[in-house]
Amino acid sequence: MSDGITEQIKKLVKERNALILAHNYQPPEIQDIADLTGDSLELSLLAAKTDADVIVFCGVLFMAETADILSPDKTVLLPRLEAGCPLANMITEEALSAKMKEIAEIPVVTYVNSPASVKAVSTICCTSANALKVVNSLDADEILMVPDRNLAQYTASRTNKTVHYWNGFCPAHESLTAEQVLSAKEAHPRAAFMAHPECRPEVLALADAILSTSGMLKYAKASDINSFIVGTEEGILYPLRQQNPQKKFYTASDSMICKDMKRIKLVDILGSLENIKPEIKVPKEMREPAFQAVQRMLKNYEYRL
Ligand code: CIZ
Repeated sequence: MSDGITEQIKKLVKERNALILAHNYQPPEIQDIADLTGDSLELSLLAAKTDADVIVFCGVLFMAETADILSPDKTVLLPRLEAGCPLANMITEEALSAKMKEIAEIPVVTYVNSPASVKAVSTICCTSANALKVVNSLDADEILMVPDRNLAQYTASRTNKTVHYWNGFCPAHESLTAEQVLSAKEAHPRAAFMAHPECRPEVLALADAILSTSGMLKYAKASDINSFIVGTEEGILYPLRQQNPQKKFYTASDSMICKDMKRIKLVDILGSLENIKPEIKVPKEMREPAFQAVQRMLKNYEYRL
């Protein structure tokens, strides 16, 4: 049955001149069928460079929006429209605009994990990999970082600037406690602990390396260390294990699962390619300022193919 679906998807991918993108947190069968896997921004940047007519984004809504912002002439599909991001939903354009009136001239650095409407009113975007570089690149002593408070506090701890933050968080990363990390370390004393900057400050204090998902993949491959405790959504364990079959990877906690990242099934990808929907289209008047905020970041972004 699953083989039948795989073949049908592959046939439609060719017929529609489509490209399937899968985020590092997607389930194994989705990563296996994808043309490209990676973090949200690298996937959108790679897709923009292709001549594909259709992008099927296996991830969550803000990721498909970013793909559309960078590839407005392609048709971007999100196979399950209800795959949202609780962190992105913790901020709205209206709430941010009201805050911006209060803080006047302070620039707003917006994490890519945010709605397109929020990017559109922001000074510049950042990723978890380049947040510090983006903040330091700004000609301002004070900045507001949105929507993730943990990424903002982590950045604040490494810059001389004053970083104000929005009170948002990713429930999967927020769920990881220092006690859980300490017991994982006790169980695997030789393992290095890699943590995502969306984790709480007391968890980051225990990390050997604080990295984005792409950073974790690079670090684990390049490192001489043979075992790792992983402090991010459990989907990343699949590419980590595939790319490093001789190394061991342990999740820091079994609760680091994002249910939105697991919504898309093979059958949804098939349906999406058959019907060319649900399509994600950022309105032009929102897309242009959002694109500018992403473009300002890209000047700082060390992106490699
Ligand atoms: O933006 C992304 O891809 C996410 C959610 C995490 C990361 O660090 O890559």
